[in-house]
Amino acid sequence: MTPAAQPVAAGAGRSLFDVVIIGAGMAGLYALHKLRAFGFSARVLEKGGGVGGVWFWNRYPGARCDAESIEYSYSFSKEIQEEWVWTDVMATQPEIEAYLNHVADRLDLRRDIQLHTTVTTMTFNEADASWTVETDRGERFTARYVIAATGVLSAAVEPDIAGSGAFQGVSLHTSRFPKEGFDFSGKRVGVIGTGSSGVQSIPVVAAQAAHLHVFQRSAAYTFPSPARPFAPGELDDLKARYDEIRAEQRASRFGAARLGAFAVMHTGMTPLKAASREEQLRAIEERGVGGAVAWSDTFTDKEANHAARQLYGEAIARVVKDPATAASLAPTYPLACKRPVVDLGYFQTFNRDNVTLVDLRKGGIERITPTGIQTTQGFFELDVILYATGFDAMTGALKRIDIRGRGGALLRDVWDTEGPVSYLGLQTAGFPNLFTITGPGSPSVMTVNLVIEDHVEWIATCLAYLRDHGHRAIEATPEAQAAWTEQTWSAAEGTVFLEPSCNSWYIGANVPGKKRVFLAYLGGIPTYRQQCAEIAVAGYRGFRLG
Ligand code: NA7
Repeated sequence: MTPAAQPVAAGAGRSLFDVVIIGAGMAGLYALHKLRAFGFSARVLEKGGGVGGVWFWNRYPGARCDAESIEYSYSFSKEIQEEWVWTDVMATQPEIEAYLNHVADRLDLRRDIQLHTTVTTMTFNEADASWTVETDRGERFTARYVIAATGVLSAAVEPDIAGSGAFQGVSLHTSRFPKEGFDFSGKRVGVIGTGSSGVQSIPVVAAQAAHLHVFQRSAAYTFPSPARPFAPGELDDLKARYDEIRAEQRASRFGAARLGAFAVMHTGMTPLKAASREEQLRAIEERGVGGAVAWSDTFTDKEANHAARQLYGEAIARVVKDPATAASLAPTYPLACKRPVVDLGYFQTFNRDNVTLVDLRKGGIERITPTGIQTTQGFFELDVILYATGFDAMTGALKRIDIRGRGGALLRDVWDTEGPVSYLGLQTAGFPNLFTITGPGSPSVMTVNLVIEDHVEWIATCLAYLRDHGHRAIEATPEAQAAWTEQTWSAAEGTVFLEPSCNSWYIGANVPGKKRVFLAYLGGIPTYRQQCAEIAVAGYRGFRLG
């Protein structure tokens, strides 16, 4: 590895780097490593008190990845791949955080990472094609390029519930759970939200709390996680096939060689519409909720999707003893329009005497009072409220920074008025020299993490090209951006994601005022990678270099 180039001193309180990277999560760590290897000076600015990104912040009880650990990990270093020992098929938050810390140490990354630093403003200087980056610590950095490695599900949505500040008990958020943990023993707890974070934490909290009330606005499609400790020798056998597994990942549409948590949804070869009632019932008898959806047509045919939804509700009713609770736990929107969730004993938790489901479809939350939650169906006295209320996905983290590009345009305003426009999900016109890793319009959340490596490698190669060809700036052209955005958005039209009854973070429906468009590229990783490669080979077609 080439030693990192040193930053150029630029006067008191101001540092000059080739690149400022925002975020020390999976993307930011690899970006720093790669840029160093290419001889660029880089500084990582990280809000958190440690590396890991979402895996630093989301330390709520039960937090675990929904992709398999051997796949949800870096592929760029065979040494790290070989030496790291995953203990579980589906890694837990502590294990992934430990892994990312190991990577930071192993690659000596920490000396270029500044923790406890929130980027507040970024201003593009047109005169010399550089960015001035300012932080909440009053520092100013100047860099030719900025790489936003800010994560796709990192900007938590503050629940818009009246009185939430008035609660005199303990308020916790899954996305900034205390590092020292929290003991729910003997407490009356309310969890608001039943997405992935709520569903994962609820069984763990229920096992501790005196009583748990689950405040559910939308029921989740959730499936049993295949999490389990690796059997002796199992991980070694997998590692022996790592080249093959990575090649399969790269060739797959979703970046996954093994379906991991979602295998339960993909085992069906026969169409649900052609199955007899007996066959349908046998499927849920044998495979629970998985049997409701694992048919060949549930993701492609609206009627089959609807039938799967009903069957899913029947499968829940076989687990949850109280019929009213079982009915409330059944989703009323199409399967797969929201990201499916994986759980460990979620439905069984509702058979516990100390757990009550509050179905907000029967009467919503009116306000939070100093002592609990007032709904239109009654008052619930609580000691602790755990918010599991989600994220402003894909664009939220960048919209919270004042990013001023060419002519002083604010990125936030551009995305608010035009929607989350981008070229390849890597750049937005009017914001030269700013790259977004897994930005809106890229495969991002539709894939396992290898697309992060693709983006980092593409950007690093691009910056080396610019340097070698005497360029100082690169900017997506409005025409290329318009064509890409049209291609990305139209691909989602007619899909389940944009059904009127589907209100997911995939389309920004959980954030008031956010434009209702599908935020990711749906064409699959191989097609995306090929397009990115061709554009680079063609001298960065669709970008203006200068
Ligand atoms: P999600 O999946 O966005 O879930 C958030 C949950 O919070 C969801 O059930 C929401 O209901 C609920 N919510 C949000 N605001 C409220 C209010 N005001 N009142 C009641 N309920 C509310 O976020 P997660 O953190 O669970 O998971 C995000 C992703 O991270 C996940 O998909 C994985 O890929 C990793 P709604 O559905 O909007 O009706």
